[in-house]
Amino acid sequence: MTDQDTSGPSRQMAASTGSSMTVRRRRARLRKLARDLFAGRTLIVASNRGPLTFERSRSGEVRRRRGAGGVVSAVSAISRYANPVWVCSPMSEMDRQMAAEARESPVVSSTADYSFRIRFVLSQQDRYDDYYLKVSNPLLWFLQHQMWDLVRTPTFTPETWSAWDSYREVNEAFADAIVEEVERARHPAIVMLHDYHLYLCPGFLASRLPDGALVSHFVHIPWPGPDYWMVLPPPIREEILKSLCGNAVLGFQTGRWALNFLRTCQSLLPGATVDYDSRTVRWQSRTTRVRSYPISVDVAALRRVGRSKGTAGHREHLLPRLGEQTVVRVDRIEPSKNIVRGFEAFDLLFERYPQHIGHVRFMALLVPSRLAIEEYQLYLEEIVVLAQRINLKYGDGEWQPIKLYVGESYPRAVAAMQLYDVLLVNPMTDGMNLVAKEGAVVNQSDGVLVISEGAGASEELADGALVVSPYDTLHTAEALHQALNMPEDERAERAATLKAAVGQHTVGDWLYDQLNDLSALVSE
Ligand code: GDG
Repeated sequence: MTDQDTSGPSRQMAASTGSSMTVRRRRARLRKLARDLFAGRTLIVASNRGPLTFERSRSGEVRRRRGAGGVVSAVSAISRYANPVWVCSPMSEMDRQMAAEARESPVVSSTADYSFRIRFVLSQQDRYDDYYLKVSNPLLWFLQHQMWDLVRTPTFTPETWSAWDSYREVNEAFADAIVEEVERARHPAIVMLHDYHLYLCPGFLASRLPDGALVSHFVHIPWPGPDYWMVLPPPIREEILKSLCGNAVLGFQTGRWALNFLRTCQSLLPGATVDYDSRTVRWQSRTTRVRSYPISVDVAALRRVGRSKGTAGHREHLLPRLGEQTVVRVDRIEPSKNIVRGFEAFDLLFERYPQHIGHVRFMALLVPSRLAIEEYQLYLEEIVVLAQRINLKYGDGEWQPIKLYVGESYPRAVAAMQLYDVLLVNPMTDGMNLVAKEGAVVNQSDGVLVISEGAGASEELADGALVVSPYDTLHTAEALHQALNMPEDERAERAATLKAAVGQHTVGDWLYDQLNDLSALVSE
């Protein structure tokens, strides 16, 4: 297994395999590893949201649309090397129809870049809503991002317990589909599960998969320490922990989250034996290796988006709307991203350094997310009201300091990332945060990254960035001021440091490290 340390940024980077190799050699190394590994193995990937969703156009034609979100972008890279079966939930009406028509057989899909077969898991709508809207988001997401106001929430009512039953049921349906795919496969399977929607899947798989099948699970979001997990009643948290200990390998974004998992098992999983040196948990007869695999960006694909006509069009639109200097943020509208405190820090910047008023603009590109959940709707309202208040306070008929772009457009987000002078990434906590890494790759102005220590990405990017506490608006304002006043040579040096850090560890390396560990287990 890759011997990654769990203790901090520099050692983490040093442990990342092959960082001094050229991009081409690293790609060739990954291709060879994938070819060797999957010559005798079938890959099955499972995540709630799949790589594609299907829609019927007005003319009746079926169209494919790339699935949205950080998880899908990163995980899609696997398809370039391994031609997997991808087990996922249908997202659109058309997906559901195709799932019903296709029944057992997966929908085949390939593009110039990727090739996979999609196997939809069709769940009853009310069960799916419980699983997605009551347990995955908000319960698990809120827990792992420590977003609860514990005086009032959460409360485990009969409705919550019934939603938990639905979560289990949908996870079991995923496991059923995976088992069928494993049985249908010509070779023994490697199953790669993704994220908090599927925590109970490894438990169901453990007793049902034939010997020789390997299951790994990657958690894209933070893993808090045991005290916070105690907010979940014992039957729920133990069911999650037991199931996750059904994995051969359990991956996290950073060493900190991996260590928290080990500590959580030690405190809250009766009968578990935790070994911090080998980073393993032994529960009943199984051993789970707990590892960190920092996710990253597909640098070549991102650069292609940066050069595309679509991005150029958005750049033309944004250019005349920039300030003399521009702070940018790109986020889903998501309370853990800490957008409100970001604006409060911007307000403080103007209060303390009024010389910026009329010169510095804040462009916030915000993607609507989970609006079916009340907290998210309220958060959007809060954002809009605060932006208006700041605009009234400092703006006039001609000039407004904050420009909100609410809507979905990846090329527009990339165009804004090309143009920023300062990128603000200040989540309270975030598994990784791909925007921080994407900005480093595409920015054309030696822009400065202000990042909070809550973002997993701050472990790798700290050397080139200004690191702040997400809760400290005063020092965030100071960091913004420092970034806006930074001499050109320092900006250039920091931007080069950030680019090098991302270039040395791309999404291909993230994948390589995981496959390398799985390949070592296959050889065992
Ligand atoms: C989760 C974890 C972890 C931006 N605007 C649009 C759009 N984007 C892209 C960004 C970036 C992605 O969406 C967002 O990824 P993040 O990592 O920043 O955040 P989450 O969505 O919360 O992702 C996170 C990640 O999973 C991967 O493991 O890093 O910690 O929370 O690539 O550029 N995408 C589309 N339309 C837009 O308008 N489709």
